[in-house]
Amino acid sequence: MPRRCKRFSECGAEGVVRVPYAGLTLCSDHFVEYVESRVEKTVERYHFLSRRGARERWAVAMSGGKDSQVLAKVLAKRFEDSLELVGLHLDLGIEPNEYSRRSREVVEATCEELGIPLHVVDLAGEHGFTTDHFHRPGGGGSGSARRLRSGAKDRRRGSGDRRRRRGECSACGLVKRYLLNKAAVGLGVDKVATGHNLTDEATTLLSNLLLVDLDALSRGRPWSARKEVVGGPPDAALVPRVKPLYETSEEEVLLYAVHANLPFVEVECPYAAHATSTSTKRWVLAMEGVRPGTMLGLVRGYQKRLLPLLEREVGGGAAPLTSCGECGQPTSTPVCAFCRLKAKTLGPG
Ligand code: Q46
Ligand code: ZN
Repeated sequence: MPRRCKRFSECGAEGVVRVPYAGLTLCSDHFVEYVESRVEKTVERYHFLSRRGARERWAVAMSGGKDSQVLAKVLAKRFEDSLELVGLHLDLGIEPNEYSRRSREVVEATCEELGIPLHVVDLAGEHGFTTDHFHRPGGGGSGSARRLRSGAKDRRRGSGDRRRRRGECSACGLVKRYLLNKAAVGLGVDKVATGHNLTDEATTLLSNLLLVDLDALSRGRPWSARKEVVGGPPDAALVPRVKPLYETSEEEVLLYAVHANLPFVEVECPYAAHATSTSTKRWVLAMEGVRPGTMLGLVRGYQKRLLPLLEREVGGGAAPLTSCGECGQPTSTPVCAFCRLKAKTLGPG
């Protein structure tokens, strides 16, 4: 006999989704409602909205993937009164599988459907290179981001293929963080919302715990505060970030997209297979399968017990921000990592 939806006592529709950690079986409509409520509660729990109750302007970082599509939809639907939204899309110029073209189309259609304006940053048009450059031999990926961030030479020898590819995604990540912040400053938004989900966050947390990376562990809030450049131009600042899907798993995000008929780019970035951390993710998912609620318990326990301790003991050592000598954006070095990566990518002349 099929299970019945138990979201509310009056609903006796056929249950189509199991939420094991909550002991719930839900019909399609109530599953959609359940995920939306989770996101609302996350926004409330971590105080993403100012307590003064003023309407805020948020940019939603929209890649076209399921996470950011769901994020934009839920924010537009559930926070109409408290948020003014603008979609922010980075066109990274990834040509294989027509990935960037398809991503941009999905985002454009979704913003139109949701009635929110869209701002697109075209990496090739604005800076003269694309993410594809990092994946070409000698294209500036391979460890560049790490070296550029630290300003140190990479002393590792014999970098293997896997390490090289990790460096390429790392360079792309650096570019994305830079472009998002710069665009957010230009748009004058209060915050940038990103689609990091619970599965991503639990995986990152576990990786950092396994490495006992105290520095990374001391910076694990699902939000960041605004940081100004001391004595710099008023538009040089790090815009606060929030992660409203922090307590919504990747599986829930995917099922929400399906049950809410939300389009998303189903092909992965052609370079995503090169991304690491998949073994830790498999481990996290296996634990969740054996003991539902593991991921949520992990991130909540960390936020409540471990992070405050680490913030006191380890945090606070970040170098003060100045503005980049080339582009004026915030940095802790004379020329920011993005400008150095760009110079290396484009080469002399
Ligand atoms: S877009 Fe860029 Fe990702 Fe593609 S190249 Fe890697 S970092 S996988 S999220
Ligand atoms: Zn710069």
